[in-house]
Amino acid sequence: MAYDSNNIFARILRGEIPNDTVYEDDHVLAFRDINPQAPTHVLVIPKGAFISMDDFSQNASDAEIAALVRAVGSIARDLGVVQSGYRILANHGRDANQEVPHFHVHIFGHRPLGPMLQRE
Ligand code: DGP
Repeated sequence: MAYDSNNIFARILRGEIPNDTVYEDDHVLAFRDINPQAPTHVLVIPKGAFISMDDFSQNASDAEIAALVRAVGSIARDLGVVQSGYRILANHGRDANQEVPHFHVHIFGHRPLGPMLQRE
């Protein structure tokens, strides 16, 4: 599958669609989710064109991977969710209901987040 350069996060990265940015560096952009599922719900994305975790983990540089992981930790600290707790989540593909085909990590916090997965 080829990267779709018109996906919504690619358009956000190009500045074509506004976003509520909470963090940015050379490799990473983070912004608030448009449909928050917790009082704090932030999306952390690489600036590079990666479809999902599978693509990112195989094809991103060590610097890009390190930047994203460091950013997630740093953003969580800045959001003030370290003490109360937070959840990170990345959906890959159909079974996980990945909606946007640009790799992203969700950060949820500021409420009890319940069980890890809904049971069948
Ligand atoms: P996922 O199912 O993991 O692909 O989650 C995609 C998330 O992206 C979903 O929680 C809603 C969010 N989202 C979709 N479109 C936009 C947008 O235009 N702006 C922002 N900030 N978030 C968006």
